[in-house]
Amino acid sequence: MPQAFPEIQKIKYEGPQSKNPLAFRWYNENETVEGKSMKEHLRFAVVYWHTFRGTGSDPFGAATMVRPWDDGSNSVENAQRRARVAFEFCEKLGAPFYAFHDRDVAPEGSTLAESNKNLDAVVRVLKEEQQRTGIKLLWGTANLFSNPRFMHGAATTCNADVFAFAAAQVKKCLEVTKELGGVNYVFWGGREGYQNLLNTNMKRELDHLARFFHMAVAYAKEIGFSGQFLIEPKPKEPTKHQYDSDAAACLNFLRAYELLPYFKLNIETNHATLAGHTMQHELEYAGMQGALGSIDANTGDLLLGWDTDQFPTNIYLTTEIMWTILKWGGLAPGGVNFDAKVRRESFEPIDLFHAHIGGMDAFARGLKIAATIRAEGEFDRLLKQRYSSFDGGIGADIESGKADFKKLEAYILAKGEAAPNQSGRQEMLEHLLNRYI
Ligand code: XLS
Ligand code: NI
Ligand code: NI
Repeated sequence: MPQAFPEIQKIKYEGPQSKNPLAFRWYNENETVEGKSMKEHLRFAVVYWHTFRGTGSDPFGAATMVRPWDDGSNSVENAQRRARVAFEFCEKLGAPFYAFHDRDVAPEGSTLAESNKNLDAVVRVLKEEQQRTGIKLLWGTANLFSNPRFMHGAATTCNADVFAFAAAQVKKCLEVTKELGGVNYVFWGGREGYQNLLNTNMKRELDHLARFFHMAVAYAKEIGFSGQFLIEPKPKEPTKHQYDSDAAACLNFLRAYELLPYFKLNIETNHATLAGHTMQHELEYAGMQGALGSIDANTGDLLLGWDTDQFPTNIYLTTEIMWTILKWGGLAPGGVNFDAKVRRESFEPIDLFHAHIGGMDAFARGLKIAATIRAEGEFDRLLKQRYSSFDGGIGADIESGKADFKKLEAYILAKGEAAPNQSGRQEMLEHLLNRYI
């Protein structure tokens, strides 16, 4: 097969002085940061759906991205050719991982059996290409939202047959993910939510969702799939209210239904902001509960209220993300997965390279800045100082459980008034952060 990107050589690290847009200025995969290579820290992944199935179409206009390697048909041959292009791309980019939905890689047939057969035919090529290049599968997932059958949801549908179809689809996708050595498996509840409570039995739907996840856990165990299960929170779009709305909602659901030991979270920047949080908030919340699994790296547009899935280039954002990830011990077996798409106007194949190189460099730079911040320890020292009243005396009694309301009342009655407060120093800290960026 002729190359899809004949004019592109393997993207190289050329250092911060380079003016070559098709080179890395910061991402130097073998460079060591905090005792690990950048490649091990960042575990970059390319997504199949946006990068190889994205067409640039929107509700107002047709596809702008007509790829020369794509014959426009829904055939298995076309899907197999596209798979080889995907690996040529990842290989030239130097991305160690990729991620896919079952329906991105292979065409859906008119029956489940036919769809499974199509999937097997493409998985053969994916496996061959993985072996040829050493590129690995970060995660697989089943698309349980595009087909009209899922209009009311998949695991939270009101139609038991649709629930069964979704189960069969995830069963197959787990088998395929295992076959390809996938190190995680993601559940994003695209239509697991509701538009209107008048037609929704929320309790029943959530019971069903939990039942579905328990079945997935049991089947993974049965076939010996040992990848990490991840739930990807998102508050809305396509449904008005999605059940997995943010990290806290997911963790509460998992805990309530005794699923917490089997799942971590895949946190996506644009979903965090749609939920009214920052990415750093979501990462911190997941991290402190031991549930930080992986990230979908992208960014939204503050002027637009939907999931625009843009490539991240903001160094503040990537610094905050990497700072929090380092704090909670890293991502592996998760990774930095570019769930991001080039804009409709960026329709040339080479834009896919520009987008990923920019995102990878932004993360590499964020990683280095975060490591410097941590090495200097100034924020840690100031944070520790802020809570130092809990390090001894009455504060230590509160933390260790030695104090109760009566003891605290007696303590304050004797003192008359609480000790004076100290400044929060927000502006000083924001300014301090700028010293590293
Ligand atoms: C959509 C989600 C989706 C998941 C995988 O908003 O981000 O792409 O990552 O199903
Ligand atoms: Ni995502
Ligand atoms: Ni998304």
